[in-house]
Amino acid sequence: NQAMRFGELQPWAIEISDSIRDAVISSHQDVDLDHPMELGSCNGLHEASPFPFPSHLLSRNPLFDQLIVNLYHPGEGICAHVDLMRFEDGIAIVSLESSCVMHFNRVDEGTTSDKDHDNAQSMNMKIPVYLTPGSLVLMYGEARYVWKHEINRKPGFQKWKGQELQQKRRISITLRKLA
Ligand code: AKG
Repeated sequence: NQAMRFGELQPWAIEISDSIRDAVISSHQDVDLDHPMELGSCNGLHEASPFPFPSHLLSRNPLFDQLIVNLYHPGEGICAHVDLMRFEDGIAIVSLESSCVMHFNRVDEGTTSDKDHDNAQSMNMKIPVYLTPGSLVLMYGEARYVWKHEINRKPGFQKWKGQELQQKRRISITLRKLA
């Protein structure tokens, strides 16, 4: 249920990559860069929101040279993980077909004492992010390196605003750049 590609991407994937670049450039115009929305800032609920992707990542060429397509049947998801260090910062995930909730929780490195970390530790907090079909996750910086992401589609774990989501087949396309 997984296909990978390394190196030059196929034309359809280059089109997606170009659309991601365009979407990011236009979100830079919409977002107040002095006050970007931060993970954990919105009553614990996170819908897709414009995020300023750092411009030095946008200028790399190619933007992505590795992709994974994952196909999940209802009930299937992916365990909590941080993507391998062989990939650069700046990872994109396009979500298709079924809505789902991706959870983020902070890696316990035992040293940081910032507010998010204290909160996440004391409440064993998992931050839910709602992904509708067509949504784009951009992970960079702390979200890429010190937060794990997971999708648990076992019964009872896919709740959004108190309602269990109806699951269908889900496909995701993850785009990364080899370090
Ligand atoms: C991965 O392939 O490493 C992912 O995290 C995929 C996540 C997803 O399916 O949305």
